[in-house]
Amino acid sequence: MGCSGSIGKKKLKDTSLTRSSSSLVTNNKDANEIKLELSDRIIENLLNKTKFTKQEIIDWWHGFLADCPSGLLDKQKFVEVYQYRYPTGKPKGFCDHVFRTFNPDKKSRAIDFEKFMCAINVTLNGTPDEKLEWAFALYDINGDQRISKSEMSNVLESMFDLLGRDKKGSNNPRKQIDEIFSRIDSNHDDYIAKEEFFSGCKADERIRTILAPY
Ligand SMILES: [Ca+2]
Ligand SMILES: [Ca+2]
Repeated sequence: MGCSGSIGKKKLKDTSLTRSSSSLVTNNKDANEIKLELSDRIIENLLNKTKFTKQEIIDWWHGFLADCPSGLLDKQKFVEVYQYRYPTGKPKGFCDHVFRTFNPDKKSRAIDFEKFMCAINVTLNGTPDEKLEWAFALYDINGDQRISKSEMSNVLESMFDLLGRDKKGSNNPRKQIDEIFSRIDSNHDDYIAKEEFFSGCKADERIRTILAPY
């Protein structure tokens, strides 16, 4: 799987530190001779915006460049990374959803290192509330600040596909969704509002594990 491995391994090992590098400048030898540099400004921004240490940022940068020599992570590469982590799963659908949360303005088709680090900061270093906030955005596909049954079904099924989980019988995601809605849709309007999502996940560990496993 060659170049797609570094980010995957990094995630698996959870930023085990490699030796520090004296040079932060990489010359890409492609036709455009793109010079990619981890500038002090980017490091400073990430130190302010994330909980990563300078050394962790540098290590992630090397992993990121190994996977994405252009300096941009597009959806296809993202799917490859997930496929590497879940070799028997079908990651495409889930990656579409995660990539959407990584790229909220939807203006670009690929994300740069700074955006990538801010996104994984939530899943690796976020507080429980920050992780729930991210999970809510994952399910709220159309961004109207509430989760419909079809949105939850769409994301949950893609998660089952990723994990290669059986979808039959009592594992059927639609059955689980009916149960989840009956428990956390407090005002019975068939939508999960953000407050309902937060209080439901906090009150019920099993539901939190299904909806926000990160
Ligand atoms: Ca919605
Ligand atoms: Ca509701």
